Amino acid sequence: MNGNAVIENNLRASTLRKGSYIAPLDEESITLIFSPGNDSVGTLAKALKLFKEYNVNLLHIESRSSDRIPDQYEFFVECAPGGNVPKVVEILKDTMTYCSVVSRNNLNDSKVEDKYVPWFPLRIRDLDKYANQILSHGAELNADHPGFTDPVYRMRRKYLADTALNYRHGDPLPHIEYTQQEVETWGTVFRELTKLYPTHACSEYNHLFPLFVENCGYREDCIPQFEDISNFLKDSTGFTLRPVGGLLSSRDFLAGLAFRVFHSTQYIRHHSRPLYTPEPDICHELLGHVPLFANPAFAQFSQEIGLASLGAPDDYVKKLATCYWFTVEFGLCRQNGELKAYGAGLLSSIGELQYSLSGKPELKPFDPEVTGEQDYPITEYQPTYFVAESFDDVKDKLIKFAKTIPKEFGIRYNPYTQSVQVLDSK
Ligand code: HBI
Ligand code: FE
Repeated sequence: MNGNAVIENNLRASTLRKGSYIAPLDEESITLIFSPGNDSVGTLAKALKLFKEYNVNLLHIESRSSDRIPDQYEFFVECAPGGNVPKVVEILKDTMTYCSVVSRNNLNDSKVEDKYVPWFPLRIRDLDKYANQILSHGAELNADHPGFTDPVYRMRRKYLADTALNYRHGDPLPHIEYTQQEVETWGTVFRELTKLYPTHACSEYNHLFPLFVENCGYREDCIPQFEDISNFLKDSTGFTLRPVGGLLSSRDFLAGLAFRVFHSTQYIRHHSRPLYTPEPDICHELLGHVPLFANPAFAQFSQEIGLASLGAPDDYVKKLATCYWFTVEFGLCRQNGELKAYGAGLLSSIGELQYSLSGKPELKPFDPEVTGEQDYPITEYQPTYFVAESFDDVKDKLIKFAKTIPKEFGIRYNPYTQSVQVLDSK
């Protein structure tokens, strides 16, 4: 048995990132899970003494039955930052049957354990922990962004990004009053794209789109609100929307999918170029992504990518992000002998939607082993697309691929509690 996988975050060390929106490392709590593994009395008292001795304050203590050892219990303890946590961990590892560390901090140099697993959220509420850890704030625009020199646009972007940064699980979804100019931009995109869907989108999309018109206020002269969409998705597949203040790391973004949460931007592209955006915006999210999350098979394969990513090594997160790119973002499928689009990057781009089905780009069958290795440009049309048989086929292939990811533990999602159980063996 290996109960000693140290779960901590190597993402921070390896892929960190510019910007001032990241909480300093030493302000983050660390969670320990340990078990005496037998019925000895007073284990918690002994552990508490240890925490006191090494000046570690505790934020939360829970005792619960152990998943790893039948009929035994374990303690789940959240430590405040500060104090000598690595030392406490070292001692617990020597004296307990197992002790795992779950943390966003990198304890790498503490010599606690050489085998470590990146931090990942265990409960849907844990998504709050990286709400502020965005790669770039939604108001940071590049010099070639159409809104770069527009102070009103930049203020709007800042307002919407900050609204998202302050969002916490359970809060009502922000209701945004869009300006007339914003609604006009949306209207242009909506009008042009809806002309193409009947011939270019997959049948599942075309089946669902009218339901969003009916239930969520999808129409040309109004930008739909997150609350209406999220409620409808929740009733369909359990997916919900969560506002996001900027670009998340692949690891954090995919982790949301494990909980059937889609991180979504709320701002809109600049009005000067309604058919162009260099980044995800509300047109991309609501027209490209949202409708298919109401399809059960699509929802399930999206979640499978998310679950596979939890605690996976960096190189596998990259492969999964690439699979996500060539399915959820740029996927094509064949239906009754015809090529159709189901990827959001296509369903939200008039130009690329037509180009992708034009016969010009290279087409390959979707296969996670191959797809996960494909290089791709992010600022121009894709030279290669991957064609899926069906959403169920994508799901089955992803589940099979997920089994090849080196992990010391298994993951089981509990939909009743919206949490993942970490199983000791796969
Ligand atoms: N972050 N906010 C946000 N929105 C995305 O669509 C997004 C992201 N981070 C990474 C990402 N998409 C993907 O390209 C994959 O890396 C998962
Ligand atoms: Fe997207």
